[in-house]
Amino acid sequence: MTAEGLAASPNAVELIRVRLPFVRPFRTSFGTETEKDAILVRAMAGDGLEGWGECAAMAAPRYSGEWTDGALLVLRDFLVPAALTGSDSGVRGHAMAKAALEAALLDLELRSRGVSLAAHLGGVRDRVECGVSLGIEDDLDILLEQVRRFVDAGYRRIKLKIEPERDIEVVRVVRAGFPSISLTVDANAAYRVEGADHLRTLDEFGLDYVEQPLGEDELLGHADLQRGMNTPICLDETITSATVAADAIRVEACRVINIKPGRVGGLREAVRIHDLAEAAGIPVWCGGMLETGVGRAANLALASLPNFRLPGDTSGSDRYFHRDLTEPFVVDPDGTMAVPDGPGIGVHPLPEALKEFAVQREMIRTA
Ligand code: OSB
Ligand code: MG
Repeated sequence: MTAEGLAASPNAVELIRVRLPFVRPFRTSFGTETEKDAILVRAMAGDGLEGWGECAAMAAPRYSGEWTDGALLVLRDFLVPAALTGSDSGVRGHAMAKAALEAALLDLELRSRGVSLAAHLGGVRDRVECGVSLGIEDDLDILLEQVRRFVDAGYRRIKLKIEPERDIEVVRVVRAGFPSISLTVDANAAYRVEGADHLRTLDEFGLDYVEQPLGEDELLGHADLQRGMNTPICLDETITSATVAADAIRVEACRVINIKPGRVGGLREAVRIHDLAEAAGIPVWCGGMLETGVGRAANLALASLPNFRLPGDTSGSDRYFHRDLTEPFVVDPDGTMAVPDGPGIGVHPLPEALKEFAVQREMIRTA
């Protein structure tokens, strides 16, 4: 997206790198995270109005090919200069960097018009159902304690991260302790097609879905696996665009889709995927990238669209941080969270929090 055609055009963009420690290390099949290392995009108009976006890229390119340092450079040297001059950047890839800039420009625009992001995107509800994604734990008692904590807090779906060797027994133990909760697993692409027989044993645990068992580019591999499995497959990493989503649905590679605005290059593309999945009868839910309140606010607005029919990884601030960048997001005892209804994303980073967590700031102005 360019600045052209916007009521509020930015004359400067600040890139702010923040580091926020997590309350608990988050381990997946691709690595362990101990802090959120993110870039905030702050789009500024002459009249003091500003718009905010958060880049979903993580510190290392392990979830996808993007990472924070790379995203910072592609924003600084290509995407932001193009946006400031209203030209097409011509950049291929870098979905998360593009999504962050798009979000900031859209937030600026919507704030100037006094329209909430949820209303702009076509949201139909003022609260969304929340799930939680729990990292891999060596000690199963600790994992059970975590599940207990979030079930008691009202969360409507528990997702367990799995990897080869830490899968069936983990699910067996959690399912035995919590026979009736809504339970899912996420492999983050850790399995090979040859592991299909092993993955099929997950069918006995009544999971809502198994998320991204195979590699990002394994569209047909997932279709083969889904044919032999009762548990629905939910795709995350594979769904990089509306085109891929349409192909995945066509070849029946999944029955559920996780939508993350960063992974698909922005909110517009996310809405396109929402719409085509809805037309095909495929439910979607809003994924997360352990975002601060800035990214979370935009995710909540997206999750208010009608086909977001399953609880998202839209957890409360306290699940991630001792202190968030924004006013904390809170999950009510009924497992739902309010969708911000103020102009734009409806929240902004608190100045004291920015002071505490910002580690690098770079201003880019129109020439
Ligand atoms: O695969 O959904 C994922 C976090 C970082 C990267 C990838 C994923 C996740 C999560 C947690 O599962 C989502 C969240 O709570 O924000
Ligand atoms: Mg996932």
